[in-house]
Amino acid sequence: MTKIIEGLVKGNVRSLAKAITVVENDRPGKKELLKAVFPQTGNAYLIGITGPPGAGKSTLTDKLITLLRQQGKTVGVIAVDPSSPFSGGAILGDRIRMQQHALDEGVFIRSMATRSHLGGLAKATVDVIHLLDAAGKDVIIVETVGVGQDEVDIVKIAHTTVVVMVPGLGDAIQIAKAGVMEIADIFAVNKADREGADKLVNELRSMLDMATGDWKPDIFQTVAKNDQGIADLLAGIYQHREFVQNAGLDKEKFKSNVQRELCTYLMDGIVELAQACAGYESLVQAIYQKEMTPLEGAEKLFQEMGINNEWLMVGGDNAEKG
Ligand SMILES: Nc1nc2c(ncn2[C@@H]2O[C@H](COP(=O)(O)OP(=O)(O)O)[C@@H](O)[C@H]2O)c(=O)[nH]1
Ligand SMILES: [Mg+2]
Repeated sequence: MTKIIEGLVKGNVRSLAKAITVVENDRPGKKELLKAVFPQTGNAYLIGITGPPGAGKSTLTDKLITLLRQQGKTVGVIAVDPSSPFSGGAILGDRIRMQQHALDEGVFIRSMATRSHLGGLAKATVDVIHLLDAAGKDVIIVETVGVGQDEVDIVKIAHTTVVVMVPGLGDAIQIAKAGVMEIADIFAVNKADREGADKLVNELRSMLDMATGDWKPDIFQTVAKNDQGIADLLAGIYQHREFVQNAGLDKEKFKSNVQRELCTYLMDGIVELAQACAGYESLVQAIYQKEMTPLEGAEKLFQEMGINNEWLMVGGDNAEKG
């Protein structure tokens, strides 16, 4: 493990790959590894790229990598895919889309299936971000699909979130409903070679006019496939980065990120403890039979675990006590 850690902080590709395998598969030494790299984290700039399947996220990422490399920046990419039986194809697609960088030592690309639970981005994804960060990657791009829980989570983590949209996939009202307006720092209207790109841009623009807040998202038209509009998009990302850094949001983000990680471990631990309680199964059954509410069930389990539930159960009668 010491060798892996030494290699990793020097940016060695093989060490990084080995380290990622360790955290992905919960192998022995994971704790030691994460502890060793943790002081080296918090330096990379994190870009989230999200949008519907097939929007061109991987193609766009591929072109961004090329530009970033031309600027001398090292890049890590995590392509997160939902753990569905159909994701094999998508992951393969990501690899193919970005394979021109496979031999570049300054680029590290990893596809991951999500195994998130309890409504959090897969812990492994966050761990891999730490590893890439510690390995000295200047920029880390995380590609996620859709606007599900993982996307919302990556937005919390990323410094800049790019939402990729394509013309003809439903109108702007749908976009608003999906919560995209809340998460986007930047819009990329990709496949601008297709009909309807201007219309989509206009609809987005009119919705953004109503948006409040210190940052007004920019909209960029791109044709990722033909390498068009990428430089402008990257310039837009840099502009947002400046905003983030000037406002000190990057440091705030790092703090809330580590806090979220702490809470994930706490939640996991408590749930595991509760499920190990002798009466857990019959308690679930009792709730199912409506003999007890889920809140009462939780209270009972907290008692059994020796956790004082008076201050814990904010949702219970105790809430009134303030
Ligand atoms: N017409 C058109 N096709 C594109 C563009 N960008 C990507 N594509 C194609 O869209 C398909 C899906 O791209 P991909 O990057 O895998 O999408 P992802 O699922 O969002 O990662 C591929 O066949 C790409 O070649 C574009 O700007 N215009
Ligand atoms: Mg993709």
